[in-house]
Amino acid sequence: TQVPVRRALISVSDKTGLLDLARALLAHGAEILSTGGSARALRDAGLPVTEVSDHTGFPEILDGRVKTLVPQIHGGILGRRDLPAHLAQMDEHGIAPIDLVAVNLYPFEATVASGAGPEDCIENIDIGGPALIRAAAKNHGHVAVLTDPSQYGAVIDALAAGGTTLAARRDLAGAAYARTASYDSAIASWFAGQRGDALPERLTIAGIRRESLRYGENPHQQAAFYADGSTRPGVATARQVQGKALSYNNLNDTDAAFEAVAEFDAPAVVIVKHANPCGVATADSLSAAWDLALRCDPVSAFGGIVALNRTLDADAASRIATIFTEVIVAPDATDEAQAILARKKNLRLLLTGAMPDPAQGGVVVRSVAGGFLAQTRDDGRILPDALRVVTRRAPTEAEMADLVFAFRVGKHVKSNAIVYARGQATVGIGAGQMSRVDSARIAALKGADAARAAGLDQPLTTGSVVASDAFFPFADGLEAAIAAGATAVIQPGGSIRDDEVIAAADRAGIAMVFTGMRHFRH
Ligand code: 93A
Repeated sequence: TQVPVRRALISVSDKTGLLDLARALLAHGAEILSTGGSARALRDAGLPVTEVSDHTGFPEILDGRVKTLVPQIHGGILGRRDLPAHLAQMDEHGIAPIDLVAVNLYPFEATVASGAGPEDCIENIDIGGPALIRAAAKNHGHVAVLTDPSQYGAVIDALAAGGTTLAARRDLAGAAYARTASYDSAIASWFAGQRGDALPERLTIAGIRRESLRYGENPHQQAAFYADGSTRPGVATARQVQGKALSYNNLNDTDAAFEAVAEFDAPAVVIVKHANPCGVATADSLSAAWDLALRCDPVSAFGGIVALNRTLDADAASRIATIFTEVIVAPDATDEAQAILARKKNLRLLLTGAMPDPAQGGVVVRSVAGGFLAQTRDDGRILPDALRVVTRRAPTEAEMADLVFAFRVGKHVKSNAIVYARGQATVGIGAGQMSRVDSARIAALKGADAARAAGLDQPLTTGSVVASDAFFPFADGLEAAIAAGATAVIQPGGSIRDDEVIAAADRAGIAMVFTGMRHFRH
């Protein structure tokens, strides 16, 4: 099943590794056919190459739209070497067999990501390339197909060993169809986007495996991390500077932490455990924000994920390094900060280069039995001007600032979410409970625990504000918050018992605002 390569077709947009591959092919006696730009790159390096147009006797036409879409090329790829009839027909029509095809496609995804206009995007839809790739992959019994420079090394080694094996060609064929599928899916998404249709009739989820993970949420589950080609700064674009490999749970938690910290303009810190924030704060500096975020729940913060929305500095790095932390993610880190963290061998440091835009749209998916659910990203952001005061007392300026802060945090806490905040720092978070009143009670309990840990005799929730991710269906959740010492409340409103809830707030003399926007997160 080993196939030596006598003739190879190279047509690549990304010229990375091209010369190494070509030299190896030539060294093993192969003839190289190539299209315009690729042929030029080979000739410029002094390597012998035959232009496809010379090989076929047919010129590249229509601005290169038709270069390789001819029978001499596709017959040479698709003809079966094990069928005498195929060989006879190839002979009759002067078609020479092609044993290896190396193609990478016009950069459609990168062109779209660069913000190019429709004409540019359409011109970057490769037609001939996918045809070559799909033909070669179909005939993998006889032909090897390379679609990415990362595959060249193994094939160069195989040439030295006498040719590509069937097993290797089969793997390459599978990768080839995955590549053309994700390419077409990017094109389909672009067309849907042009129509302003985020959720088109047919939705393909495509990704390239970035890495295999040791296991999934639990050790008996397999897992892998796929990149979908999006350029949103985050876990998929991040550079890991140090530390051991990230786990499935690390990646999920890091994503949650980084998306949450992106909500804030001032220097901010988010500490996440099990996909929920256990401490969030903004302050004048990252180190001050860290101290406040940690105070909220120092017990849960142990072994957590820390996200920052600024370049990590030495001061913040040395403070964070005092407790056991799994992952730190930030847009960047100073050399000094990196040197401090380098002493913690297991700590992973991820640098994303930039912050994501919390208002950016996009589609998020989750699988359910028999399919998947898709929705647009929760890009809702409340602004102080849009809030409606529903109580006799209006919030003070300081309360208002904390209310907006707490509601933004609540957007990133699993429902039912209750968030107490004071001075731009969370002081009690209740997450993921089946009843809202339980979340309110748990959040208050956390505030009391944190105060005890800090040696304070008053719960941290005293004089705080409270946010609820969805309306209070009854007054009980609100009453639990009042009992914990909250002086102002923010919630979407919209319950049929809003009147009862407002009356309870007025009775206690607290201020309440309605956002008209809900932030369920499950
Ligand atoms: O315009 S095409 O769709 N028509 C073709 O016949 C064709 N054949 C190869 N694009 C075509 N290609 C693509 O050209 C390859 O997929 C590759 O991306 C690119 C290489 O062109 P060059 O060698 O001129 O740089």
